[in-house]
Amino acid sequence: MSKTDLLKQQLAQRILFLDGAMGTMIQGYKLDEKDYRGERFAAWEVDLKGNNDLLSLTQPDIIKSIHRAYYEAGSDIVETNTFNATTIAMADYRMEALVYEINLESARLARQVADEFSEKEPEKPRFVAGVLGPTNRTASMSPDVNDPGFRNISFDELVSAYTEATKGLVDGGADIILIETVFDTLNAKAAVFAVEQFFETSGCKKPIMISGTITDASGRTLSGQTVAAFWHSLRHAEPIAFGFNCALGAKELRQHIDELSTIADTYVSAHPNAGLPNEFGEYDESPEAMAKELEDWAASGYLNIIGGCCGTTPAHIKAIVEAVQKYPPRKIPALEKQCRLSGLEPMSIGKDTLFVNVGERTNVTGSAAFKRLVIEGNYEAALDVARQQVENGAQLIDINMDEGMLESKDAMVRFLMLIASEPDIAKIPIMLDSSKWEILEAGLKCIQGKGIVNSISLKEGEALFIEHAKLVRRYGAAVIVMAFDEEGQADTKNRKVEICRRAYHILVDQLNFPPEDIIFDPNIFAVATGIDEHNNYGVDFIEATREIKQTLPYALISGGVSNVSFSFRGNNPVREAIHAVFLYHAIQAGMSMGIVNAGQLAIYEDIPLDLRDAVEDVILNRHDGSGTEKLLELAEKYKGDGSSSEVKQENLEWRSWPVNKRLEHALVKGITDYIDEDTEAARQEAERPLHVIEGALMDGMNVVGDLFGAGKMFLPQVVKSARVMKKAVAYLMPFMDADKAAGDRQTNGKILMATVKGDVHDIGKNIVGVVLQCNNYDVIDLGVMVPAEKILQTARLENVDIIGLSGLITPSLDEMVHVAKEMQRQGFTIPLMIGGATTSRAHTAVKIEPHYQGATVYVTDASRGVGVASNLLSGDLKNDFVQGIRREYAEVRERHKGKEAKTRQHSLEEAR
Ligand code: B12
Repeated sequence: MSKTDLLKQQLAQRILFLDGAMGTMIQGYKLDEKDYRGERFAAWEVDLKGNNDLLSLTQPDIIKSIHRAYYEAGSDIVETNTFNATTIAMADYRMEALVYEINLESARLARQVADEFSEKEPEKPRFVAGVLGPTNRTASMSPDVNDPGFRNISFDELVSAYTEATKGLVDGGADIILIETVFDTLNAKAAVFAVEQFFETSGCKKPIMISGTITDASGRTLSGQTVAAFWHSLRHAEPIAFGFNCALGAKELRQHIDELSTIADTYVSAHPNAGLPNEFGEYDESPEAMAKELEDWAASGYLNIIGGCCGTTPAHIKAIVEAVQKYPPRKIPALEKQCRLSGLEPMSIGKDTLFVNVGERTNVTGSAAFKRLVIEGNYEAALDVARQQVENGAQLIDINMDEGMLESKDAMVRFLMLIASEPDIAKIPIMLDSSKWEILEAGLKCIQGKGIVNSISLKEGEALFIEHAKLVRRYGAAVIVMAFDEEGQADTKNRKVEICRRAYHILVDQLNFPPEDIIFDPNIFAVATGIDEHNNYGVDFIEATREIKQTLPYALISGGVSNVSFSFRGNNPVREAIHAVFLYHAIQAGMSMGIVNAGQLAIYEDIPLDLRDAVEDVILNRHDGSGTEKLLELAEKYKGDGSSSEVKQENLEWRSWPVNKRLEHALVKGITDYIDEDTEAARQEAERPLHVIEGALMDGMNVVGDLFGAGKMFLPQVVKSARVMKKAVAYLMPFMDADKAAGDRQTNGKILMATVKGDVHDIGKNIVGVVLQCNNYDVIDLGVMVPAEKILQTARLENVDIIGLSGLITPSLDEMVHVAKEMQRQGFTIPLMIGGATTSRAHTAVKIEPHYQGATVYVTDASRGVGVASNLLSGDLKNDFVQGIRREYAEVRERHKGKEAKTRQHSLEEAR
């Protein structure tokens, strides 16, 4: 059996143990300058004390005895003494030329000891992990505060340094390559690139392990990525194990390993420090304390590989092995295949994801304003364009610098480096757009997240297509494949489908490219051009999309939407109508994403009927192509910027509608101009100000939600609706405050409110917070996307009486279950209130309450929140109230069980 198969077999059977710290152990030998130098480097020109990796050459027996101590303590895998053995880090000692040798010798030393032990105990085979450290430079951050675009290391330099180190490690006999203590994901991507390239050229493939480090309480890497974003960015390496090490102690790391264990479809590893360093830089956590914590991780099912980092010793490893070895290893979860992208934050496109908007304004070929800014070198303002796209709801940004007057490659690199320093922009993934491969490749070397390459194609034949596709994968990106082959760009449905199918099979069958990372662009061409051959272009795209989605599993579809309306340049109302109608039909056929102007999209439902009909005739090529004529005629009426007399009249007409309808209209259209006036009118009619929110405004938001869900409204428009809603609520705030004085005095209590991790919806939570405050509760609002750990830490610190969780998207339901489990594990007893549009009494009863012994209550709306809170905190009523809820939820669970049994019976019968 090969070493790799043996490792896989062991991982499937049990939790494996890494070693502990090397540095701490070396310190114990109290070596001085002379010891470091040995005879060979006695005359070296710079000080060498502290160059621990050099000890593999000058004090090999010490290094071997440290490895031996760890294997004796129970480690299955030891790490080579090569944390700094790259040309980049060794430059400090002017030892760049020795890098290969240090890696080679370090791997050999570990190999010898591993083999000794494997021979002695064949039933416990020992492995060597060849370590590639992070280096002391960062490829995605500037060391110069005055120039955020500056870097002191490039991707290519990192690749060459890591290649040399890898060669030494493999030649010396490492079984695994471990890329560790990653604080800048771009450095790690360069390491993966180097290692894979080395495997390909040498024909010698080893499993890769990757381990990142989270340096502070924000739960992000130094370069700003969340746990999930970090995983998405490096998943292409297909690591045998993925995890975290160093930095925080085990207690602080727990939540991140917990998260990783649910999202990573590979083995999970961890090697935390022995606590946080104290004021003397020493690590205090005892072997027993650390083992106790890690035992709990193993019992919770988080672990496949566990060891220690700074401050840990063989005594720690021994204690950990004793505590953990009785637990079964974590099972790798089966996850839905999704295109998993990332910027600083993760972004996935799966089968239930709504249409994804790709911001198009940072494209010099499509935006004259952006082009001017880049040509002038005004990157500050160019960054504002990107920022606006994100603010307006773009979920990805397309960046294109293809312009004759520009050094396009330099412009692309400069812009990407600058974006990396702007968290508001860098949070979303990037789509690199160019017709030149060298520009795409330069871009790939700048992004730490997982982006999309737009595009590659079969235009210049299969060989080049394959070469580019392989590189895209090695750089860790998804890819747009344009329906373009040696014969040209596909225009008919059949050609589009045929080219996409051919490309798909090459990618999936020959290259093992993940199908969910393939996005086809079947070419959106202009309709209504007056040329008969163009009449069917809309249908061709839509039908090709339908067939590709049905026949090429997991592939996604994208396109540049504004092309379709090219014939109507200068007539924005008609162009926007064409985009909305086209998207409405294309999305139904399966279009997953599109490059759009995120700030400028019409709402399908809102397009005047005559125009919508005429546009639909053109897009769907109805009535034998006569639609173009009709649309051209009609276009005159809507010409200009939307201010034709008809449009104006319509604009004003809604002002005469009843106030509820006016509010709904303002929400759907995102109009803030009259919102104070209309909210005031609604308030006058309502009994209490809160009723305006829970009546007309909620109804309006539900209309927005329905249109959004049906593909008739897009995220940028919903962002606008949210702004209107927030303005209306802000208007009502002082009235609600005043209302409080008139209302009854309630029991005071402290309530913590948070929208759970992964969810950005906060309108409802904010309203609940305001209403509670108006009823004399102290509210601590932690905002949105709040991890469980932060909620619970704050709850404990602030000694709150109730925790209120809000969530509006499906994944939040699981996150709420997680918070409940954590509350139970950490010994909380305070009540938990659950709210937000996707939550329900059934979910709370079936999925949340069983995990938490404290009172757990689902609350439908803000006004009921007050009653529930007061019951939960009342000395007299609490017991009855909680017992009532418990009985009610138990019944819900019973009914749910009954239903489930019935469904199972049905499917069993069907199966028979
Ligand atoms: C506005 C909105 C947005 C805004 C949010 C802006 C903001 N700052 O909040 C933006 C545009 C950013 C947005 C983004 C997205 N959204 Co959205 N959004 C909506 C929309 C239209 C309205 C939500 C709203 O504010 N309602 C009004 C408030 C007042 O209602 P509420 O939150 O339910 O709160 C009330 C009660 O529930 C209760 N309550 C709420 N919380 C709590 C907590 C406690 C403790 C208590 C006691 C009570 C309580 O009190 C409130 C007042 O009575 C809904 C549709 C809908 N009908 O809900 C979709 C909706 C929630 N969004 C949806 C989706 C899919 C998304 C996106 C994933 C889209 C995308 N492709 O990216 C992203 C999510 C990104 C993320 N990671 O979270 C889906 C969710 C589907 C699902 N089941 O997963 C919905 C349902 C739309 C749809 N029909 O598909 N969205």
